[in-house]
Amino acid sequence: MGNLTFTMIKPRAVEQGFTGEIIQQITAAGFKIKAMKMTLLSKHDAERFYAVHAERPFFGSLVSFMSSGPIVAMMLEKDNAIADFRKLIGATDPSKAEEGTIRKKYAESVESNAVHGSDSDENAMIESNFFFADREKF
Ligand code: IDP
Ligand code: MG
Repeated sequence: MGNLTFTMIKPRAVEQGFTGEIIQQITAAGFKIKAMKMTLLSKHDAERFYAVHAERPFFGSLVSFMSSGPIVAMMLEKDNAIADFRKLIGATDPSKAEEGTIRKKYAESVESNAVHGSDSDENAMIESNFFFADREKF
């Protein structure tokens, strides 16, 4: 397993002022921030980022939501980063997320679920490269 993952703090969590607390939990869990920026996705950007979900019924709503306000993107480093980060954030549906997980604490719904986490080493690289130039990765 690789030691890099990619996350976004999603628009509602940023809007609600949870950015600082979420970053604090991520670093307290042993993740090192390799790259970070606050930015706004266009609809086209969100469609590209979530292209694997294009056929899912929630795709249009997800794209609208993800482009509705600024997000905070981060590239993170830790041993076993993909699996450990997905454990830290909890299940996609916050009603099924374990106590203490980031989604349990900060998500509003299955769509507005506070944070993204990469699902594979390959996607972590694709997603990091979507947001960050080499000179923005440390
Ligand atoms: P993940 O973020 O836990 O990897 P995915 O299945 O990859 O979950 O879905 C990507 C994103 O699409 C989710 O984080 C969530 O924002 C949204 N999503 C997933 N399933 C649903 C759904 O059933 N309704 C609405 N939005 C959904
Ligand atoms: Mg996913």
